[in-house]
Amino acid sequence: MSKYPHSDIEPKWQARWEADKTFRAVEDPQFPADKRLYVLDMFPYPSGSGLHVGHPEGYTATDIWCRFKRHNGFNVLHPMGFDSFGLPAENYAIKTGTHPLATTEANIAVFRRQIKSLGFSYDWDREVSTHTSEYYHWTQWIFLQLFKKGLAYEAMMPINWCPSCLTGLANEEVVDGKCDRCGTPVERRNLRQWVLKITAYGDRLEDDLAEVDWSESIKLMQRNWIGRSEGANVTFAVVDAGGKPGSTTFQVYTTRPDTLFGVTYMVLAPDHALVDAITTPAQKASVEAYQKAARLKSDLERTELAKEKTGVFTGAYAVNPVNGAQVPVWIGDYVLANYGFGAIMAVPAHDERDWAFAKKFGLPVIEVIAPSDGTSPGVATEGGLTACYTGPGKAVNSGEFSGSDSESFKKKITARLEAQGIGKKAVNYKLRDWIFSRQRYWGEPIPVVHCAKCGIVPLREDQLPLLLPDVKSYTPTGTGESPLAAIDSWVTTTCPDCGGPAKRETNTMPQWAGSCWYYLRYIDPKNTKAFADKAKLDYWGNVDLYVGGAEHAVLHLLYSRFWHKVLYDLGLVGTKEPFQRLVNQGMILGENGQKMSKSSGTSINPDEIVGQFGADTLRAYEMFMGPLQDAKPWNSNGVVGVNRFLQRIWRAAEDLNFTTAEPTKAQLKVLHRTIKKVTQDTEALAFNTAISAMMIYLNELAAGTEGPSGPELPLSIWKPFVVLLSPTAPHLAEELWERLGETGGLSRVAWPTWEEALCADDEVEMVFQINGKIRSKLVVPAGLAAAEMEKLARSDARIVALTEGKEIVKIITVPNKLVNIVIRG
Ligand code: ANZ
Ligand code: ZN
Repeated sequence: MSKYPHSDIEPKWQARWEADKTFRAVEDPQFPADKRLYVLDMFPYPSGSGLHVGHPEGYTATDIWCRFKRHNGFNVLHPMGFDSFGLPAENYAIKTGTHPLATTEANIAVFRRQIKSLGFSYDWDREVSTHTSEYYHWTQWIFLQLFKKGLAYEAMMPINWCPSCLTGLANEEVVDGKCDRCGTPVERRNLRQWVLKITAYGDRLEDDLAEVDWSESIKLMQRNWIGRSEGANVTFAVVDAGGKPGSTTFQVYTTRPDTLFGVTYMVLAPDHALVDAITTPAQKASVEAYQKAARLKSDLERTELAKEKTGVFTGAYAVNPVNGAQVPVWIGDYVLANYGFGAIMAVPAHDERDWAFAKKFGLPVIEVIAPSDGTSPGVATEGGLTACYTGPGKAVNSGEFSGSDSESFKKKITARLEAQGIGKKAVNYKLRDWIFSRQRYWGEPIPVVHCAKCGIVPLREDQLPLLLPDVKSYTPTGTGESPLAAIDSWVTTTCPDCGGPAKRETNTMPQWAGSCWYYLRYIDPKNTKAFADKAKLDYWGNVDLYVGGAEHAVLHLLYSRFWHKVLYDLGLVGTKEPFQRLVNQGMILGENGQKMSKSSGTSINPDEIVGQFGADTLRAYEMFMGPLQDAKPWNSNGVVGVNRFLQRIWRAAEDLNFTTAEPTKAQLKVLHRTIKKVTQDTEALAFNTAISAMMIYLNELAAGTEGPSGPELPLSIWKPFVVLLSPTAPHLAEELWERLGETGGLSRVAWPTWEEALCADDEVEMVFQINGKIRSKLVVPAGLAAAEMEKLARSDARIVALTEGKEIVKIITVPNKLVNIVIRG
């Protein structure tokens, strides 16, 4: 009786799979379209800390699924690669002077070794890394297509700026309003940026969510991020020196034109273009002081609902177009400069933020919508309203509109304003165009030049890839430009159009660029003529199953959907959506139930688990922990338990004599039930219960029956089990398979099927009813036909006695459960 030698067996099979290219995916036309599967993992960022046990969670889930599908005759594309441009390597370079390329490639080597040690069935011939010029050639090429479609443009944009590091920061680098590197509060600075017009796809990004099989929670996060709302733009005039509506006007966007009669003041964003012009001399000093303070805050800080509202009066008044009321114009930082018009009409009776602001500054509150159910939470005592009501209802205090319901009121008032030329139906999005440039080194160079004569000129496609040059210092220049700006020989170039002198764009693309389209490159990773061949793209279609962490709910998943749709519009991909089905794995927590961390000593190194227990144990354990989508704490005893299960399989295979004898009914029942459960659960990605079913099989059969030379089990009962085991513990299963004398490997052996009849219990207790009341019971063989059940019921002594002389109206039978005899009288 030997211990399962995982450290011999696992490398043996990994080497065999690699040498035989067992998991190579080929575009074989023999497989019909519905037998081709593209199963994708979110590729890792190769960080310096190596693989985390969270990575193999999703990777094991997809691997089991892929292996299961191969056993079921599918042609499966299952690739892996590395998302290898990004900040940590660059920050490390700034600190140590080590070239980001060296750091990145060393990290990739570690990740690759670790991932390979887990025996995943990737087609490694398709590996990509986003930092290689073979790859970013096509990232740049896609950028050119965006540019040519007018979807990439240059603009002055406020960005996060660290006054200490003297550099622009990505949003991800700003933590609690402070620079992630030095802790200095971040400012906003207007800098020239490259921007992608993702807003042009806002509607489709929203609408097409209906076509994908994603969890509702992720869809909701995307919807909220896109933030589509409907309402009206309304023009207000500023009161002039004569006290009349003057020629200076401004617009507001409101989702509630039905509350127009309740407007008691207006608020402009602190940097609204009109502020200087309308501020009265008396208010000038306080307005300017307020503007200055507001510039130091992030959008998040400004709009937080719970936050204390601040603002100052400009001294100016505006005229409400529906009733001529003159209301004060304030500035306040809860109004964002870049949403709608950066100006609002405030209705404190029906908007929480306005309510808080009005309370603080003693501004009037006018109730104009009463809840339809007759209650009036608003109308209280002399003191005015006690709460704000944000729901729909019936208009009150609204002139001739009083009495109409909010929805029809909205339509009527919008139409009227439209007729007067001072309003218009409008749709707005929270989604902003995507600030796409970074003042950084370790990213894809943006392939355009600035020509004194021609302006911005894209490189010709045959000038790609535009290689990232070497620099001496990775430290940003401090002028808001990337370290590339310091390399004169690279920056100075000629214009692709006129041949005159030009300067290269020195900003690079953000981390997200490479991951926007990597799933397409896997389909044709070595193509030097195109990002991928159309016929191959059409062969595989979009990703059938995508598994990864929920932290990518918006950014990566929204950006890729956007790029994919652009490529779709160009006729370059054949599907509207990149990822048909998305599953988010739950977080693996530390043994203490908290997020794993190195500093608290709760992080688990996958290498150690593999070393001590083997890859199959790590795989099976991570799947056995609980439902894939749930967060779950690590448990060292659990690892030992799963390892023991695999050890017992190994021992059973050694101890049992496999015979050609006919299996018993009991053995068949266990086997067929196991096949059914493992098949159905694997199909449903319920790997934890599939593993439980295999444990039950082992408990019930591993002892075998006593034979002349020890315990024995019919081979026909054991062999299918080895196949069932193979997706979860592929190394062990391959070894067992080989030891049964099989050659040619296990990975494409047909999946066993079950017979329903063999799964059923042999005997069941049948209930006999009369008019729905239980009158008798009988133990009978399972699976009886209705006619037989009826016969048994009608010959039951008690039933015979009770139905004597009665008219039987009908007989209802429920297989394996009951017979109900309906009688009259
Ligand atoms: C008056 C009003 C009355 C509003 C009411 C709401 C309720 P969503 O739905 O998120 O699109 N708003 C408009 N522009 C803004 C800006 N730049 N910064 C901050 N708030 C702004 O939100 C639209 C609502 O947010 C608009 O409708 C406006 O307030 C405010 F009972 O107008 B509402
Ligand atoms: Zn030119």
